[in-house]
Amino acid sequence: MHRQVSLIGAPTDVGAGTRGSGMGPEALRVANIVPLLESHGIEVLDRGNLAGPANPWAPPVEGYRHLAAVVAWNESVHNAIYKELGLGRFPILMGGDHCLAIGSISAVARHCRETGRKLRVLWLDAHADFNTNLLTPSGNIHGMPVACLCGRGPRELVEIGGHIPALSPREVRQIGIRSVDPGEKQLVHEVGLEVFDMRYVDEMGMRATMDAALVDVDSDTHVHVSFDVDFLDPEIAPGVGTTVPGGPTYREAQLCMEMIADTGRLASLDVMELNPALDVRNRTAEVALELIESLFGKSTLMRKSAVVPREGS
Ligand SMILES: [Mn+2]
Repeated sequence: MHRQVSLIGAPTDVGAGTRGSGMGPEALRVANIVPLLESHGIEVLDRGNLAGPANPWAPPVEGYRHLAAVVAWNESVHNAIYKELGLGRFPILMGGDHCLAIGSISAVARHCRETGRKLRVLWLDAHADFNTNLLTPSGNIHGMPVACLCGRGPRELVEIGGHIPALSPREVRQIGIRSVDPGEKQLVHEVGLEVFDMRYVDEMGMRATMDAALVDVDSDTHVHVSFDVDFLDPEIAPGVGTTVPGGPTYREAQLCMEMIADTGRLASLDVMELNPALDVRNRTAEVALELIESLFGKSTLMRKSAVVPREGS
């Protein structure tokens, strides 16, 4: 596990259908992200916030809302994340809405390509985020980042990072999914995206789900977590714009994060869609931080060692 973390704030809600996630980075700082990570022996550099265009709050054009602004923000995120990876540091992108994962994950994929590492993206979300401009009911690009990363989207977004597609669907595992638009569902099946939806989690349990999602992660794998806070059940995480009931409970989410930590391969992270305007006394930011601590090896269980030997790890 990397012990040198760089925090990068991307204070924008340009891809979302509800305003407010642009305040996410500051809510994480207020909830003490820096001292909490430091308390686990991690060296933290807060690089501050990226700058970018204001949210134009305009209707869709050809099925996209705010495409030019989304491109500008994602280019900026891509460059910042790519730079941190090149320095050998562990970047945490503090969103911001989930459209910014196009910039961060294209940077991670580029870094892995250049360093010959395998990539496993764990997409923790209530939504598949696999819409296109033809399928989208809203035009909000935060519903499209996985499709864009897999080469389906507007050229300006698909080519960020210089390799089309940035990512193969085979490198992605989606966990916690419970809200997918009809056309989107068909496309997800078509490209063969591996989805552990909430029915799978209900039937198999979080442990078997994570065992399956982490299979074949080895010492040569870069694990990236893209954590949309709406992954969590709204009971524990009300501070997001697109809550969907029936998500993982606090304990299930903790186990998910702990099992990712156990691989020792987590090397980059997005924390997205946290919306302080909808939160209750910053509670969602605090829950998100408790989960981030688990990702960095804080076990909520009584264990002699944070590392539990697992098959294949
Ligand atoms: Mn999302």
